[in-house]
Amino acid sequence: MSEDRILNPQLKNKIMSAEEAAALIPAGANVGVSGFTGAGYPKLVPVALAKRSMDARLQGKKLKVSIWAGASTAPELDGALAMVDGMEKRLPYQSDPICRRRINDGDMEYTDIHLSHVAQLAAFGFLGKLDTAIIEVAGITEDGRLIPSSSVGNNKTWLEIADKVILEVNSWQNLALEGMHDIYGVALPPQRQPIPLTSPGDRIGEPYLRVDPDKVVAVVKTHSPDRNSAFSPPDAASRQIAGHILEFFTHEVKAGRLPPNLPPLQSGVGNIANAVLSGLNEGTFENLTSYTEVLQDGMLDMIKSGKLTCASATAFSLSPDALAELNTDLARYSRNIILRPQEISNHPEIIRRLGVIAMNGMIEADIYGNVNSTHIMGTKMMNGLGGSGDFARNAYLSIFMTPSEAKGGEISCIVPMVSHVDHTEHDVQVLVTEQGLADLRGLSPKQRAKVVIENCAHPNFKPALRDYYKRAFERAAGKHTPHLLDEALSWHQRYLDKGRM
Ligand code: 0RQ
Repeated sequence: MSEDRILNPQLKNKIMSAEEAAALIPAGANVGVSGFTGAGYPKLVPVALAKRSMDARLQGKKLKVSIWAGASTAPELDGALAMVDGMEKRLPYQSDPICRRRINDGDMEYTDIHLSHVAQLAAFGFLGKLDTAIIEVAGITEDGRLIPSSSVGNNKTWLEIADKVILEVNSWQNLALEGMHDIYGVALPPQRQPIPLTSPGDRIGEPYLRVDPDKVVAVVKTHSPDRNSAFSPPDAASRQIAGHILEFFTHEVKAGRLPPNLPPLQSGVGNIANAVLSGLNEGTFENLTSYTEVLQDGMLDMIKSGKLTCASATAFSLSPDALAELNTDLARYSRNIILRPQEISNHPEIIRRLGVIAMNGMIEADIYGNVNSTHIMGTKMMNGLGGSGDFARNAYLSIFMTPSEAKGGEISCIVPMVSHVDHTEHDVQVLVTEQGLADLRGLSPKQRAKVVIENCAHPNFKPALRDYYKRAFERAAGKHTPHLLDEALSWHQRYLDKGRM
């Protein structure tokens, strides 16, 4: 494709400024945007919309919209709209600090949804009617097909169900993205058929998104980089967690419960996830693959070193340095990377078929193995559950990891009862902290409690956890999952009252 990125004459006629495009979005609209963890989100129209919202506010009026995305975006989208109080509702995942504050202050609605569920919920109309889609693309071919950008997310669905479409054509995005995507859609029930994907590298769709050109109301040219934050180098706790997981994998391979090249890997976002990936990169496992939702720095390093032969995801989630590196050699990496709609990257059918190893971060776990991934002290939203539930419930091996303590040792991340449940004891197979690893598969609640306390809790909190369990076993009415209901959440209340659990 030549440097002119808008080759279709009909769509070329619709080029306008971001301000003109933003003016086409009515107050109160549901707006579906591209974007997934700081990749491939529209960069100019949302800022123009935020300015409109600000102007309306100055005139004593309100202009708010609801934003449906793939997952989180970046300051130019979530940050800008949250800053001017321009968002009525947000779904299905966010991680912006201003957005988070508005959610927790009760100023805006937030619906936290399994990422694989969003397309179906939207297509059936459960989320309301989608007025406008704002989709970043890398280019438009002569016959009007769209070259997807650095994330796919829910773009296919937004383009299909929105009444109006605004395209941002971002010339900063690398043209070598063309051909990297595999866009495949599933029919709605009861017409749904099996998805013919049996290995992470399979291509089952086409590399382009399609749109009805008559629905496109604006095409906006941009030249702006994706923005993700840098990862800090792995700290001691992350390295220890990674070490426990690698040792466990080695043990499982020896026991014949994992193949020597491991099943496809899913890895959540964050520093611990990256530390595990760097551990794998330095370790002895070869010919690895990934079936995951975001492709982060650690996976890029593994592709470079030849350890990872194929990575399937829905988006890049790279630090600025890794992104720069990817862009200088994208054509080479594109042989090993496939970006898919999030409905497919996170699809339970495929995750179960491939026998994925899921590794996700958590806020806290309880002694019976329930996991809280989203709520600080039970009430404050952190980010959202994202794809962690899609993977955890359906994986062959579902691992959750966290340092054993938070806030300088004032909080134990292993508690008697989690203050919010995202992943139940039935979906959590392995818990890991820097203290050690608890393999919970096949254990009863009482057996789990002992392993979780002994292997994962910090020594500072172990005696209190042992004491809680002992007294719960003695006093609880039921001895299957013993709890002291008047005490189970007292650790959280103590932290809220006194600053220490
Ligand atoms: O607080 O921000 O004030 O410093 O929580 O903690 O240790 O930086 O953890 O970046 O690894 O994120 C679960 C949030 C972990 C993430 C979570 C405080 C801590 C800090 C963050 P500060 P860390 P990480 C694929 C899969 C859900 C989505 C998911 C997440 C802040 O992994 O969002 O898995 N997961 N998606 O101090 C109170 C505790 C705490 C605590 C930590 N027990 N109590 N506060 N903190 N533990 C990706 C996608 O879906 C896109």
